[in-house]
Parts: sequence; structure tokens; C-alpha cells
Amino acid sequence: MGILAGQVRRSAGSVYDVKVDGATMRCRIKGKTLQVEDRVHAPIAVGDFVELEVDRYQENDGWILRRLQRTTQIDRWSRKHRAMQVLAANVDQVACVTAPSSPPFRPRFIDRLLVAAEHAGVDCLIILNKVDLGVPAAVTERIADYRRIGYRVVDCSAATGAGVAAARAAIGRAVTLICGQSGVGKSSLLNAWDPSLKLRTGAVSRKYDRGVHTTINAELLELGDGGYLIDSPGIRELELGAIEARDIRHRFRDFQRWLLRCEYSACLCDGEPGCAVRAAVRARQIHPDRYESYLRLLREVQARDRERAHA
Ligand SMILES: Nc1nc2c(ncn2[C@@H]2O[C@H](COP(=O)(O)OP(=O)(O)OP(=O)(O)O)[C@@H](O)[C@H]2O)c(=O)[nH]1
Ligand SMILES: [Mg+2]
Ligand SMILES: [Zn+2]
Repeated sequence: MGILAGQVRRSAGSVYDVKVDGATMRCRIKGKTLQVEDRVHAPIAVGDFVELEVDRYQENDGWILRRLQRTTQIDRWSRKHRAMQVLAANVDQVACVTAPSSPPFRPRFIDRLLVAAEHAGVDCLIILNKVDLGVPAAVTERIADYRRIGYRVVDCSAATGAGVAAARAAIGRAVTLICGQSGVGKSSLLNAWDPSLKLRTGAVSRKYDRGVHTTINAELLELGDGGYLIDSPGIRELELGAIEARDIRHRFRDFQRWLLRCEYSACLCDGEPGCAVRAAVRARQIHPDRYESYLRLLREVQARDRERAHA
């Protein structure tokens, strides 16, 4: 039998579920045929298109021979594996799911995901789920700023159903990576959009006020209405993947019009004289919280670069 082509729908350790025509095959990577790139945790990610051959003895099993070129990839630095990790490949869009409380609203996390998406060249929309719990004024204020700087935000509640259809419509038919902290309701939303998915959901821990990591593996799901969504495990810490320190400032949409006016074209907006971004923060044209997120990301990437230079 010849070489088949398929798309990776799910990855669990070294086993990948690959959709080939109508069927799902359980695949592993064949020998050393797939070059493992330096410092990349896994060579294959959910969403990847691959070529494979059928196992000689098990017709439902296959061997991945080659990964096709990716159009996009969303990656992060995995501290645990000390390597880059691709969260998903070939996605058109990221939906950042967040909640006003339970688990607590974390704009720092949203900013990290927005930067990762901007860096990958894909659009990102924000879904504020669990609005039935009430939205504190501080959250409303931050959400208003994301709208002001040009991100689409939709409010909904998977629990009551309010706004659920509007959120689904906002995502449209793009292949979308659903991302967010554990417990914000990613899987619940997918179930609300298509009850036949029957994804597992788990209550937020009362003691720690955070999710319990119910979803273990990322999975590309085909919804009844034709959409393709990737449900993913909750992320505790989203450290930026392959990005240069000097590029981070360009991934903040709200900085763009000011960056042009910085005295130095290589301004990292970190205390240099004549920095227009800093001036805009002082003038409240840029939200101070966004600038704080920027500084943290800058420091993190700079520290990692130093670590590597000495490794
Ligand atoms: N009050 C309220 N609770 C919700 C809502 N959506 C989901 N939940 C609850 O929040 C908890 C977490 O939901 P999940 O869908 O498992 O969250 P998740 O984001 O998939 O979490 P991980 O898989 O751990 O990353 C569950 O107890 C849900 O019932 C909502 O709109 N309002
Ligand atoms: Mg889940
Ligand atoms: Zn500057």
C-alpha cells in the first residue's frame, strides 16, 4: 500500500490520531525519518498535515513519515520540557477564553496569548465566559480597553446559554484554537455549541480557585455545523515561544502608532530617552497594564536569551 495523507486530530504522548479520509488511524512517528528540530518538544502537533504508511500487521495503525509545511503555528516555551512546544498547527484563529472570576480574571495571560497569536500572524478574539457570575468593574474596564485597541470580544455564559450562539457566530468557520486557563469553560462552550461532542468538564477547585485540568490533550474537533475547533488543555503559564526581544513591542497593537515616534528606531521602550510609548502610557493613551505586560514579556525573553548564551 502506498503513502497516505491525513491530518493530526489528537496527540497523546507519542501516539497521534490521524484522520485519513473518513477513518481515524493511530499513528506513531517512524524511526528517525522525521528530523526532530533542535529544542522542539514534539515534532508533530494537532492540526499538522502528515504523510503516513499503514502498518503491515494492523491496518488501523500507521507510521508518520513526513510532516507537511505548516501555514501557521502557535508555540510557547515549555519550562517543563525546556523546549519549544507547538500548541497547534495550521490554525486561522485563536479564541482566548477567559472568565470574570472563578478562576480569577488574568489580563496578563490574555496579553501573552494575544502576543503569541500576533506573532504567529493569526487573528485572536476574546471570549468572556461565565458572565452569569457577574462582571466586576475592573474586568469591564480591561475588556473595554481590548475592544478599544481593536480586538473582538464576545460575552457569554455556557451555563445559561446567553451569548453562546453569538460567540459561535463570531468564531465562524475558521479553524480555531480555543485557548485559556484551566476552568474558564473551554470544553463547556464546545459542548454548548455542539452537544454531541460530550467533552469532559470539571468543577473549579474551591480551595485553590483554579481549574483542575480536565482536558488532557489538545483535540481538533469537527462541529456539526461545519466548524473546526481545537479544544486544548488549560495553560497555567504561557511563556512566549520563538520570539526576539526586539520584536515583542511590535506584537502590541496599541503600541504601533507610538513606536514610530520613539526617538530611537531600536527603542525597546524600556526607559530610553524620547520613548513615545512611555509618554503614551503616562498620557493614558496606552493602558498601564498593557505596558506592564510588555515589560514582563521583555524581561522574560531577555532572561531566556541570557540563559541560552551561557548554556
Ligand atoms: N457559572 C458558570 N460556570 C461555568 C460556565 N461555563 C463553564 N462553567 C463551569 O466551569 C467549570 C470548568 O469548565 P470546563 O469546561 O471544564 O473548563 P475548561 O476551560 O475546559 O478547563 P480545562 O479542561 O481544565 O482546561 C465546570 O464546572 C463548568 O460547569 C459558565 O458560563 N458559568
Ligand atoms: Mg477542558
Ligand atoms: Zn520607545
